[in-house]
Amino acid sequence: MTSPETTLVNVESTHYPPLLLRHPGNPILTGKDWPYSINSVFNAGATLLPDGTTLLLCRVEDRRGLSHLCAARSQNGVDGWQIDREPTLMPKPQEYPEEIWGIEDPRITFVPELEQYVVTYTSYSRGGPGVSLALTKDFRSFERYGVIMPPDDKDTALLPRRINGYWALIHRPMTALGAHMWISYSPDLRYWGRHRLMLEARRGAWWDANKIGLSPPPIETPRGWLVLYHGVRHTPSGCLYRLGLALFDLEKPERCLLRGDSWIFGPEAEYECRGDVDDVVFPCGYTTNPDGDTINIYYGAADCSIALARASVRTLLDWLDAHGSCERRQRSEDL
Ligand code: BMA
Repeated sequence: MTSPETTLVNVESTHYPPLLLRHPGNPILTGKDWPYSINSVFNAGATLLPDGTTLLLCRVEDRRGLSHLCAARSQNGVDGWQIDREPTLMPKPQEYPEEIWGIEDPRITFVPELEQYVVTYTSYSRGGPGVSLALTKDFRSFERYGVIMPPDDKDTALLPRRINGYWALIHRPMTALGAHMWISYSPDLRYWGRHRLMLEARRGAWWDANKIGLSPPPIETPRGWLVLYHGVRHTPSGCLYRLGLALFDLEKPERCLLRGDSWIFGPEAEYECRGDVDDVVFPCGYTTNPDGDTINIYYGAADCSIALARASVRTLLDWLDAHGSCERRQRSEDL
């Protein structure tokens, strides 16, 4: 007979604490909500506008398979979405040939020094995915800087302030070393250098083996940049996208302070497990509530819809303290 203690141990060892709580109204946006004909909507950047409106810049895939970006606005960040009647940012391959197969997966950073939002997104070129950047004040008109990181590179966000005088961009180039997270610096958002390896994909059987990438832009906390990243596990039935957590030094963001071993969120709900691409949770943005602690994480589910999960920054940091370890991740000899 199983004793109650054994049962408890089993339960504890097979369950992990729900750090990200799914909204009961999920998915909060699907293709059916769109005012024009599309295939699907997923992977949205997020920000709060000055009047408190939540703005999502959604990746919309049309019925050719090419993506563009479209803005949706809501007073409460959950429902009542006002969706632009037409695409907000379309690929412009005549001027920007790197956008020939569409633009995808935007991340939004409000930069107080520029009094503008910086949007970084994937431009899908003949050479593969690259990174493009655009500035906007209102998500109606955009100043495009074009491609800033050549293919194959994606999963990018800008930090909201300069680090020692330089802008800092997190990205995920594919190199002979694998698909790891890197950080690069620039004096002007156009020319990038001082590339540093920031976080490596693990190897072997790990959930985040071989391929990782930044998910939403980093969350600035007094203890460091809190980073949600995705790990991609290749299985015989396809890829599994899950989320992990790490903390980086505020003034030297390539320095990893803590990294959790297990994933903290993965596809479980039906809308995350079944879609155009099964078993994908893919956040590109978050907003912070007035309490300064609750974050609303917007994520693409199975490349078919947008869903919302809430978390507490304090609880995420507590979890990292309990489950994270400090590793020397910088392997300069590999550069
Ligand atoms: C990644 C990106 C995401 C997508 C995911 C699952 O490589 O392209 O846009 O959601 O794959 O298909």
